[in-house]
Amino acid sequence: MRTIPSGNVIITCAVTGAIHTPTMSSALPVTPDEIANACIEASEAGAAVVHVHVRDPETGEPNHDLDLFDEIAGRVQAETDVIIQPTTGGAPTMSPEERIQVVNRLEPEMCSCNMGSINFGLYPMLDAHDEWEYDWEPEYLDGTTDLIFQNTFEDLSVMLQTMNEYGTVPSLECYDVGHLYNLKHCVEQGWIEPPLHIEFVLGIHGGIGADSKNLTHMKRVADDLFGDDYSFSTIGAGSMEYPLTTQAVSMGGHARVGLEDSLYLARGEWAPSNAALVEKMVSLAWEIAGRTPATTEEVREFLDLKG
Ligand code: KMH
Ligand code: ZN
Repeated sequence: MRTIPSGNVIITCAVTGAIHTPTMSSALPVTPDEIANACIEASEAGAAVVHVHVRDPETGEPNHDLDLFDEIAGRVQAETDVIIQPTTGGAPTMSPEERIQVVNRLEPEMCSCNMGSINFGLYPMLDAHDEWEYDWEPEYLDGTTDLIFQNTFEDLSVMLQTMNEYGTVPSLECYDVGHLYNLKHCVEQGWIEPPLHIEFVLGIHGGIGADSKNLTHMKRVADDLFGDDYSFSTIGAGSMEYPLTTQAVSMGGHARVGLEDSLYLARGEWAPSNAALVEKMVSLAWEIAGRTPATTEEVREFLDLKG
């Protein structure tokens, strides 16, 4: 595993995502203004990277409107030098062709890249549907319990080569151990060159469970496959957000938090903002591992971003 020379921790804040709905939490940013402000506040709180999805400003429904991405990036860049990492995952209902467009349009220094197909399965969402009022009827609730998030090898080849063409460094989202082997295949095909920056995603239905032993296992497999040629960050979905990110930080890795991944600041306590989630991560990283937040300059140098 590659470690950042300063020993600092790269904190990414995923401010809105495509899973939660505005009726679940009033803190979830929806409009371009709200999303941009959330990014700026997260940066002020210690995040070096902000992971961005966009939503229909009227309904809150996730979309992939490139003008919205552009507008948000412009506002954020006018106030901070935080690294903007647009999603190429979008939502599982969007095609890979649609999702990659943001790279052609924004030519960002970073973006996400999802390393394999998974079946998100709708059981948690169907349960939530009884509990939460939706502002729109999600397309995926249309009579099926399967929701395939498609990322075939052909898709990966196009995605990774497009990122390479624009000098965009991917955060390689691995939802299960098999995705690490997919990544190895992509390296062998020459679609991406190490060093790699991997995001271990634990706790998404259809992927590996949010469990401490699983995080250790993901890292062990990545060590075997990529040796010193990779760094990692971790997402713990839902209530495992802080247990798993603090474990990652104590293993020399990095951390992603934010309302995309969890709506709670602590058990039974709603997060009032993305910034509050970042502040908690900053304080835990210091308490548990004596690590402080990496600056944007350090991250740009470490990940060789084009800036
Ligand atoms: N929603 C997360 C589990 C992406 O946007 O490309 C993973 C993610 C993927 O953030
Ligand atoms: Zn995302």
